[in-house]
Amino acid sequence: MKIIEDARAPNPRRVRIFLAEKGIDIAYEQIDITEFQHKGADFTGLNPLQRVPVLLLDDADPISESMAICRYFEELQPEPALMGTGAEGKARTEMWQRRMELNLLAPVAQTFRHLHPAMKEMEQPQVAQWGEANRPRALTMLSLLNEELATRPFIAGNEYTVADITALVAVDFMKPAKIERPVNLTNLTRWYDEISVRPSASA
Ligand SMILES: N[C@@H](CCC(=O)N[C@@H](CS)C(=O)NCC(=O)O)C(=O)O
Repeated sequence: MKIIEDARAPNPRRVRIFLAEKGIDIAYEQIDITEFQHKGADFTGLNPLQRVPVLLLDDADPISESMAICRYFEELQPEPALMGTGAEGKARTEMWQRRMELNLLAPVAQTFRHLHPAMKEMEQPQVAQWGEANRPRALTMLSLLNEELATRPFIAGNEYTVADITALVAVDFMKPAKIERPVNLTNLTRWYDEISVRPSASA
């Protein structure tokens, strides 16, 4: 079993943090997406969508999509629970995970992909106006998150979950996307400072 990834990219980082939190050791194989290795026939055979990460299983078809890979390991090793516990906890964690993915990580990624010169070839067509349109969307979600974090330690409740992982990766990816984190969002800053020092954050 191994994961094929490009360690510089944000989605593979979500899976690495998740596995580090679980204490699961797995082999990683690096490919260079800036050299378009994921567009070659070999990788396309593993994931026709040509995206990393991909989990290669020993005796079954590959699994791609970061959250699907996390789900696989959550089922194999439920503790510590990172995708919620009980009907309500699982639903609440999924709700926040999806919000972080669709309303924070996605706009940050779109800002990066459509404005950064390094993405000119990968993002075709690169539409600067679309990049600019996504910046305020990310900031709106951060403000909302700041209000939510006034009431609880972590995004989905009292426990650290995959929603925190997606949000941490998104906030860190704001740096290359050149989106400044507003310093007046004090609850967000408290949360960010706390989860950034978890050993998994450097996985
Ligand atoms: N929905 C996928 C997204 C994966 C994804 O977009 N990966 C990026 C790196 S973070 C990638 O492979 N980009 C290559 C490209 O856009 O051609 C997931 O959650 O894993």
